[in-house]
Amino acid sequence: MTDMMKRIMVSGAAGQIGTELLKVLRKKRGPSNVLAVDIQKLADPSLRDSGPFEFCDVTKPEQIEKIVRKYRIGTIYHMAAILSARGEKNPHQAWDVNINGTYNILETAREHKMVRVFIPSSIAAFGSETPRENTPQETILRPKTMYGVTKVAGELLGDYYVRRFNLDVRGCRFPGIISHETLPGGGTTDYAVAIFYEAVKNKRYVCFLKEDTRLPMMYMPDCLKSVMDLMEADFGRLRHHADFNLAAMSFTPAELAAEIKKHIPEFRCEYKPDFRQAIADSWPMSIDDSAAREEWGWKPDYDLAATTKDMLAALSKRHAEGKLNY
Ligand code: AKB
Repeated sequence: MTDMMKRIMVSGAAGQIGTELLKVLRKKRGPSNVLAVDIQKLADPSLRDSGPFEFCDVTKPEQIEKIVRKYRIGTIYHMAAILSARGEKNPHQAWDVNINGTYNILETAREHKMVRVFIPSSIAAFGSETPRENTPQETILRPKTMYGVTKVAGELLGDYYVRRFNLDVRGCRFPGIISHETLPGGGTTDYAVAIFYEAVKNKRYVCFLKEDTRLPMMYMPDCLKSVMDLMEADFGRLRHHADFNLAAMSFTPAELAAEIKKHIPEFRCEYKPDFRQAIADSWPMSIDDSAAREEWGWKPDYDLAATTKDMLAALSKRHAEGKLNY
């Protein structure tokens, strides 16, 4: 079996990014060549029926090993993670899943001489000492959340495996991801998804961040494009590996609410900040992604206006069909 014939595995395949990445990869590489793994079942029946699935807890190396052997996996997209807000509620679990899970994936990939591994990082890798505007690629990494701590460690570990073991590990620092297929689970940027569902359903939203909290965000089609483009980039052109800064747009809850109001004039947004405000305040407001642009041609397609129009069209259609489960 050549490297190209080996199968792809997506961990965290039931999650917000995992679900949509699975769809793209199955379309591109053939459904039977892309294995979905998660600790929970895939919610989308079409995905469940279209290709292989295995239950797998990434904190258990023996489970990963068994599956990798059974399916002859050559590339892993390791999307399983505990996000920032949930991680603050249970930092021990965040450490276990994000650190031990990532280590187990890398070790299995090394032992099986895999072709490539994708491990996402996040803007959570930065902290309050980091310059918050146009945050540089090389900068201070002193995160204030357990999620951020695990993301910095994941970046360093990924780069270490490239240098020490010649394993091709790639990853980028995702901003908040906005999408309408699968809900995000336990992040600080989740408000930027919830606001759309509530606007369509109830024309009202109570935001858990202050109205002027500016954060970097990205629409799912750009997120998927970034993963595919980075994974297909020529290794020889990459000076960075597991820690690419990535940007698409930055906005505040008030700016997002104003954009939604252009489509739904009755929409009202209130602000009741909770513990997630301190997390958001420790993150950048905008990101310098010139390394990604130079090394693999990164360029986003969606701004706030285009994202809002697309999100509202998709969710309004589902609502009209009585299928907006939220
Ligand atoms: C979160 O809010 O925790 C995530 C992230 C920015 O990584 N969406």
